[in-house]
Order: sequence, then C-alpha cells, then structure tokens
Amino acid sequence: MKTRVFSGMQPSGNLHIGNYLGALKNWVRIQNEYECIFCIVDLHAITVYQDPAELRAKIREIAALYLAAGIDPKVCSIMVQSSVPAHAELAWMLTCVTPVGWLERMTQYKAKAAKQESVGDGLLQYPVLMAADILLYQAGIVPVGEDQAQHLELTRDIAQRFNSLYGDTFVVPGTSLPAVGARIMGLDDPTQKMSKSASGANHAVALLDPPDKIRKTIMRATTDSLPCVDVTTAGPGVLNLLAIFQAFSGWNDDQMRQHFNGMRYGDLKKQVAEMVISHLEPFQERFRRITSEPGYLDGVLREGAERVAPIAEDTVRLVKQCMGLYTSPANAAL
Ligand code: AQP
Repeated sequence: MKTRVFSGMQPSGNLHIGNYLGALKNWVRIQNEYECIFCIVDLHAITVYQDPAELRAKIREIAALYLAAGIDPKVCSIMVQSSVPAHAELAWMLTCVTPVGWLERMTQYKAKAAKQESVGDGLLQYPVLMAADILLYQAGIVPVGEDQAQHLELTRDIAQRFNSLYGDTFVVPGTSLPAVGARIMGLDDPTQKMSKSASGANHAVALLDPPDKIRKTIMRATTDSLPCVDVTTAGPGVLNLLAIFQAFSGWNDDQMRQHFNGMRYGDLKKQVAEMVISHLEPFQERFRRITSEPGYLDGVLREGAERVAPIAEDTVRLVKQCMGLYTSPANAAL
C-alpha cells in the first residue's frame, strides 16, 4: 500500500512563488509515488477575518492553481477542508489533549497575534486543526515549506501524546522540505518570509501576476551595496534571488556559481525575472483554460471530498471509541 501524503494551502490571499517553490512544486513531483490528498484549508483561513465573497472566490482560485501547477485529479484527491466535517470534529478531540503552553510557543501564532488588536482563539488553535487535517488521514508524509516545520513537530507531539494516552491510534507523520526554495524571503525585505498576507507592493511575485509586474517587482528587489554577485559571501537579498532562480531552473550549485559569480545585480535580476516568467506564463495559460470550463472545478472538488470522506469518518469513529465517546451500536465494531 502506498504511503499517504497530506498537505494544503490557505485561501487567504494570492498564492506566490514561495508557496509554489516551498510546497506546490514538490507536490507535483511526488504525486505518482504516494497516495496524495491536497486540501484547500478554508477553515484555517478564517483564523483571521476574510471577506466572505473574496474567500469564496479564493477557494476556487486555489483549486485551479493546484491543477494548473500539474496536480492530476485522477491520481490525487483535491478537496476543500470545510466540505469534510470530520476535520473540525477531530480538531476538538485533539484540542482536549493539547496543552495550551505548546500552542503559545508557536512562532507563527506569536507573529500573527502581534498584528491583531484582538486575538481570536482560532489563531491559537490553528496548529491543532492542522494536526487534525494530517492525522485524520493517517498521513505518513507532509510536504511543506520551512515555516510549517514547527507546526509539523507539534503534530507529531500531539499524535504521540494521544497514542500514549489511548493506545496506538495515529501514524506519526514525517516532514518533507524541498532542498532549494523551502523558505523564499520577501523581495522588499529579505529578512521576512514571503507571505500572502504581507502588504508591501514589491513584497511578492504572485503566481497570477502578469510578466510586466513580475519584472517590475524583481527589478526593485532589495539587494546590498556590493557591486556584483559572489555566491559564497552574498547577503540575504542576493541569496534569495539566487534561490528563486535555482529552484525554478533546477541548476546545481556548481552551475549557479559558474554562471552568476561576478555578475552585476541588474543582470542577475533580469535573469531571475525571465526565469520566473518563463515558468509562470504556461502555468497561467493552463489556469485560464481550467477556469473557463464550466462545472469542471466543482466536479474535481466534489470527487475529491467523496473519495477522502470515508477515510476521515473511519478515523473519527476510531478516535471516539478510543476516548470513550458515544458511538452507536451499529458503528461500535470497526
Ligand atoms: N515564503 C515561503 N517560502 C517557501 N514556502 C512557503 N510557504 C509559505 N510561504 C512560503 C509554504 O506554502 C504552503 C502554504 O502556506 P499556507 O497557505 O498554509 O500559509 P502560510 O505558511 O502561512 O503562508 P503565507 O503565504 O505566509 O500565508 P499567510 O500570509 O496567509 O499566512 C505551506 O506549505 C508553507 O510552508
């Protein structure tokens, strides 16, 4: 039996090249090797306020971006988190075995809470819901970007705590990070992770940005005051541009060094911009085709949810039995 893979993205803004290089590209690479479930995690998105009409549109946009990136719905299940109620149900059960101190230590919680006037409980519970997403499907591998590694560690802690309290129930999942591109930094500030929710005009390259905008954003990227590239001593801005180029091109370290050492920053930026555009143009064309087919996206999402719901329901039933919750006699014997 193939190992199961689970991962997801929040429909909380425009997907950017960090989301693509850190996660989506890896998903496409491994989709034939494993049994993959790729989710649009809308329940996670509402841990900060989302305009309802925009959220509805973003859920569909993200599903179309998965497909445009090359996720094959015949091989993988693509589904929306809120369409399988077991995600929320298991999250509550896991909340009850998770010490609040574990959650308060999460760096993403601390960073996001610092930006809110009033912090919703959902923001604190975010990683428990993420643990529920993964454990619900007994996923063995979770391919994510580096920023999610701490949440994955917490998922393992929750699974192990549950298993030690109630007996072996959950598969303890492993993390899969890409070798290059696991943490793409903001183009306007290379000390900050590129993020959907950051507000700067030159912060990110979105997957649906037109070529002119991509060129403009990359040409304005922050570098440093040195005249040209030195791969071994480069500062964070130049390293970020090199990582973007390398992750898109697939070049090895020697090729990168030989090609870029001594190059002026203006030329480096031009080459990075053209590399990004050459990958995003065909991607955007596929996105337009997918979104112009009436009913196609909804069919993919419905099929995905129907395929995974029985797995999720089995896990919830098992967890209820383990914890001593009520299960009807018909369901008592698994
Ligand atoms: N900058 C990044 N570099 C590499 N990978 C990244 N990911 C996110 N940012 C980068 C990876 O993309 C996947 C989906 O992320 P998410 O939607 O769960 O939200 P996030 O990690 O919180 O990403 P954002 O873009 O910063 O969104 P907002 O601003 O809404 O919080 C994950 O696998 C993530 O690791």
